[in-house]
Order: sequence, then C-alpha cells, then structure tokens
Amino acid sequence: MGAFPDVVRDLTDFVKEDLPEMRTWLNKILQYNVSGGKRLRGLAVVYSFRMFGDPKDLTPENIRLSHILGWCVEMLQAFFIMTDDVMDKSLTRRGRPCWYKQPDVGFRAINDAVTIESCIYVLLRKHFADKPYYVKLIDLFHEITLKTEIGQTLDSIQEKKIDKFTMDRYNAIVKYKTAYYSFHLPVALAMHMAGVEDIEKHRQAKAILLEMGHFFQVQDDYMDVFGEEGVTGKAGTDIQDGKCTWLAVVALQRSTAEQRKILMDCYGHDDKEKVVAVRQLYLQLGLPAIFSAHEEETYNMITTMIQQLSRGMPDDLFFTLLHKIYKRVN
Ligand code: GPP
Ligand code: MG
Ligand code: MG
Ligand code: MG
Repeated sequence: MGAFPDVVRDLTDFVKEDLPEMRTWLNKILQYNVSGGKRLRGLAVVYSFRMFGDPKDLTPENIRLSHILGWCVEMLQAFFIMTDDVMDKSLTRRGRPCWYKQPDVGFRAINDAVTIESCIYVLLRKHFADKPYYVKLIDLFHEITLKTEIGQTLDSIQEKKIDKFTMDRYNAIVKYKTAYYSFHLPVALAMHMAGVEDIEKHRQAKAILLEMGHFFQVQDDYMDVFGEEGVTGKAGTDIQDGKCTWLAVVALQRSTAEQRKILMDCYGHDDKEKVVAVRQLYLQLGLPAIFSAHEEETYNMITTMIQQLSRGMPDDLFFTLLHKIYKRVN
C-alpha cells in the first residue's frame, strides 16, 4: 500500500496538466477499482521476488520495484473484473457496487477498464525500461492477457449449454480464465526480475501454479453459491448466468435422470425460484462435503508437488501461496 500513492501519481502525471478533469477521473477509477481486494496476486509478486532474488539484489530499490510490479498485476486484475462484472451482470464486488453499476458510469466502465490496462505499460516503461528483463515482462503480460481473454471466451460460449458441461471442458476454461493470470503470471514476472531464466525452474513453478490456480477457481465457484456475500464481497451469479462451474459439472455427474431434468429446467435462468431449486439440488447431492473432500485431496496433491521441487527452488514460497488459498472464505 505504501507504493500505491506513487503509482497513482505516476499515472496521473502521464495526463497533461491542462486536462485536470481527466486527472481527477483517472485517480478516481484507480482508487475504486485497483486499491481494494485481497491483493493476493500483487503480493505474490513481492514474495516471489524476495524468495527467488539473490540476497545481494534485495536492495530497497529493487524491493520497491517489486511493489510496483505487484501493482501492475493488480491493475490487470482490475481490468478483468471491471469487464467481467459487465459480462456476468454482477451487482457487487469487494463489498460495493460493481464499477459499471455506479450511477455516472454504466458502459463507460469498458473504457475505464482498458484505460487501466494501458496504464500497466506506462508504469513498466517508467520503472523498468532500462532493465535487461523489460521485454520479458511486457511479453508475459501480453501473452497472459490473451490467454485470459481466451478463457473468458470459452467461459461465455459455454454458458447455458448444460448438457455439454464436462470436467475436461471445465478444466480448460479455468486454466485459461484464471490460473495463468492469478498464479503463473505473478511468480513468473518475479522470476524474470530476479534473473531466473532456467527453463526447468520455470516449468516446475508453472506446473504447481496452474494447479493452485485451478483450485482457486473451484473455490470461487463454490463460494458463488455457498459463500456469504458479507464475506466474499460479491453476490453470486453463476446459476442465473448458466455458467460451466465445478458445482454444475459435479452435480451433472452425480444426478439421476430426474435430478438432471431439474438442472435442465432451472439452470441458467434469472428466476429466484429456479436458482433456489438448483441450490437445493446441490445440497441434496451433498456438494458441500464433496467440495471439502476435494479441497483436502488438492491440498495433499499440491503439497506432494512442492516436496518434489528440485533443489534451489524456494518451496517456502509455494507453501505460503498454498496456505493463503487453502480453506479460504473470500
Ligand atoms: C473469474 O471468473 C475470471 C475472471 C475474473 C477473468 C475475466 C477475464 C476477462 C478477460 C474479462 P468469475 O466470473 O467466476 O469471477 P468472479 O466470481 O470474481 O466474478
Ligand atoms: Mg464474474
Ligand atoms: Mg466471469
Ligand atoms: Mg466466480
């Protein structure tokens, strides 16, 4: 948080002084959409740089740069959630109305979101242009932005076709829409910053991070239905939107013909009674207990993967990330 005011100043300074209303607006959209939340992704950059960096490189200046890079990841996240909330017709985010739901915003939120995305590259140029790893950072942001957008497309074209939901399809959607940008991106950025270019180290890190990212979205899907809005900060929309979620896939796998009919009739409708019927069916099928068992299994599987990391890989970092998400409630 100490670096955030400087980040905002760098960006508002990009806008010339003769456009004061734009400077005020930019300040407002950054405060509302970037500064809140758990900052899990941004902090992952900072932890990863500390763990991968050679002790002699952990200077106050470099640590500060890792904070700025962390904010760049949080800005990418802001860009995604601002547009995702429009597409998902969500009402609340981080315990407040979604940005597009603000009375003076509406569809202008789309421009605000892409503006925040572009700000990432202003910060990268300002702080990293003279670094040998500058191109690696830009390239990774671009590659993972496209992967996430591919995931968002898969997520939206799958909507409501409940008879087509399979675990394979689900796995592909969440790898692209969530795992790359939420877990792989922050750690890979920090590895480049720390000068770690060993392909095998990147491969091992990515394998674990994509598993964590996958599980993170399973949790997100679970909380969409069974979480408390006061704790998650967002009202669920997946059943109404007809999303291919972990709950929907598991429910389909375990349904009798009769239960399947309830899903076919009720899933994907913005109708209170139908939403309640789907939730009831999830309870009847015992999904909360199945989710808990899956959480344990995933925790054990990722723990084993971390224990098998080669020497020189910071297993503490991966355990810290795992413990941040295990049994999370928001
Ligand atoms: C999570 O889906 C995925 C994203 C927020 C990535 C969006 C990507 C874009 C290119 C816009 P979700 O809809 O389940 O998230 P939430 O529950 O937070 O709305
Ligand atoms: Mg959403
Ligand atoms: Mg979505
Ligand atoms: Mg969700």
